[in-house]
Amino acid sequence: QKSTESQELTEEHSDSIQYLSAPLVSEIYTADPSAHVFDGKIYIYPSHDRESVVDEDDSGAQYDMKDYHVFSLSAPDGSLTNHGKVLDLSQVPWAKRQLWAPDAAEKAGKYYLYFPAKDHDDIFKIGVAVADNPAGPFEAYPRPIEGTYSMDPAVFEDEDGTYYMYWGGIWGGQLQKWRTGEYLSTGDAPDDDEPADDEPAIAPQVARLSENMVELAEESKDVLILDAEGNPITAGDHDRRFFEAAWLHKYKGRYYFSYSTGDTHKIVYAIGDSPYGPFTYQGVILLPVQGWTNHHSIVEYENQWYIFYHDTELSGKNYLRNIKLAKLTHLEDGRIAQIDPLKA
Ligand code: FUB
Repeated sequence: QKSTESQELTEEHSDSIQYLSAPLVSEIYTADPSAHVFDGKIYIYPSHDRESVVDEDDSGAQYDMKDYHVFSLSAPDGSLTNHGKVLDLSQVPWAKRQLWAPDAAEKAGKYYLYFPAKDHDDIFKIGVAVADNPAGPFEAYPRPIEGTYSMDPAVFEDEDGTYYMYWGGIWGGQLQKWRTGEYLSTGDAPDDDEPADDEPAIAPQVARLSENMVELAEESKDVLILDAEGNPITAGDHDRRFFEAAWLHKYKGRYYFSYSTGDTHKIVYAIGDSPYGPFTYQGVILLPVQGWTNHHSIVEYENQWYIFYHDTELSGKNYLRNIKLAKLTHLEDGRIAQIDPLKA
C-alpha cells in the first residue's frame, strides 16, 4: 500500500487543502471508525494507529496495531469522550499482530466487539470480545470465530432482530487466498491468488450470527456485487470492485452495501433487497481522502445520516490516520449524494 497519484497530489498541496471536517481525535491516531448509536449516544469503535518499528510493505505490515480504544459523542456536534483502552493484543490468546478495523453490536444489554487479527500462523481471522457496557472493557473469547477469515468485520442488525456479519479484504487482507475454501497462498505479492481481470471479482462474505452473537449460525456466502446489466463486477474493474471496509445500512426498506475500492481509494455502494444481496452497483459515496486507505461507517442519528471516515491530516503518513465525520444525504430516488472530503 504505497503512495499514489492522489496521495502525492494531496501532499504537494497540503498547505492549501480545505478539509470537509476536522479530526475528531488528536491525542492518538485513529482510523476505520465504526459508529453506532447506543443509549442515545454515538459510540465509535476505531482502529488505533501507532508508530511501529515494522517496515512498510505491500501487505500492510506497517498497520501494526496493538489495542482498541473507544470514543463516544453526545451528539454529532457534541462533546467527545475518550473511554480509553478497552482491549489489548496481550488479552487475545489466539492473536499475534495487526488488530485491524473492528465493529461492535449490542444485544440484550451486552456489547460485542468484533475484530480481525493475524493468528500465530500469520493468517487473518476474526475474533469477538464481550462487555456489559458500550465503552468496555471487553473480554476476548479464547479462539477466533469458527468459519471466519480475512478482516474488516461489520455487523448489521436487521429490523427483525437478526444480526449479519460481513467481512473480507483483498491483498493484505488475504481474502484472495481463500478461493478454494481453504487458505492457499501461491506468493506474497499483494495480488497473488487474484482471479484474471475478466473474471468475477473476489466476493466479500456474509453470514448470520448465532443467537449467542459469538458464533456464525451458518457457513458464509459470497456477497454478489452486480453491474446495472446484472453481470458480476469483474476483478479488473478496480474502480468498482470490492477491496475492503464492508458496511451495511438499511434505508427505506432497502439494503445498502458500501465498501472501499482500495487502490482506487473510493467508498462506493450497491443496493439490494436482501441482507444477503445480490447488490447492484450505484456509485461513489466518498471520493479519495488524503492517504492511501479509505474506510467508513454510516449511521443515523435523530433523522440525519452521517458518514464516519478517516484521513491523514494530522500526520501526512498513510498508516497514522485520524477519524472524522460528515453529513450524508439520501436523495429522493434513494441514491446517495457524493461527498468530496477535500474541498479545495
Ligand atoms: O486499519 C488497517 C486496515 O486499513 C483496515 O482493516 C483497512 O480497512 C484499511 O483501512
